[in-house]
Amino acid sequence: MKIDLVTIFPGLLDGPFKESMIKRAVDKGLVEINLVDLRSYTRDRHRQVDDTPYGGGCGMILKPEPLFEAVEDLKGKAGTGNSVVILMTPQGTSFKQEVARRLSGEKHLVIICGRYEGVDERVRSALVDMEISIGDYVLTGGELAAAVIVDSVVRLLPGFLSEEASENESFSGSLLEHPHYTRPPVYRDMEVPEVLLSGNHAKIDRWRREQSLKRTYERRPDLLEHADLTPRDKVFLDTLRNVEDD
Ligand code: 6GU
Repeated sequence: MKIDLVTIFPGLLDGPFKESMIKRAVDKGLVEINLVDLRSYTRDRHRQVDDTPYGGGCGMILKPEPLFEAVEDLKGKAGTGNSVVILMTPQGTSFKQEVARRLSGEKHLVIICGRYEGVDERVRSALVDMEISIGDYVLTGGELAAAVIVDSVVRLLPGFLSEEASENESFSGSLLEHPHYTRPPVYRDMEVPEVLLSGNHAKIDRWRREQSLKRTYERRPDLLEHADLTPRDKVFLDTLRNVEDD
């Protein structure tokens, strides 16, 4: 996969992909991530990327020409013939794991980092395939949001997670995680649940599953509606609901 990030502040995205797991994915060749300075696609002496809005008002709007030229050039260079062009904007559809999964199957993503004030409407209507927001709050620009998209998509690329981790995730994907513990077995009088020290893996798996269901039930009951639940899970959830009713 190739990901091009188009921004007027490449410095904002300089760090996130040079550390940890994403760096490893880049080093392994699972993904190529390029920071593209929108200013390099300007043709005027002042290298102007934005301008005042027609009709008046405050704030600057990203001009269409550098964005169209950048995206067309990047599509040509990738040469896949089916690039997906994404605009990061608070007006976009909410980003969800399901979208990350869909994007992880693409060959080439071009992510345009919008600025808070806006982007010329012709970019939306004629250049962009999808508009994405990462949540209901306002950022000054799309750069940090784009880093979120890249992180969540890259970790789903084949070869990134171990086979076991991927299987675990596809089984428990829409549930919250169970609690985790590591050594020591007792810390400041707080004990690790005995079952985790038992060595009985069937019992441990069941405990984890139930903790996961309990946490989801308590914190994000909305997620249970789309969860893949076994008959045994449903019985367990019913006992949780009955405890509450008592
Ligand atoms: Cl993608 N951009 C901006 N500017 N703010 C946001 C956002 C994006 N997603 C949530 N808030």
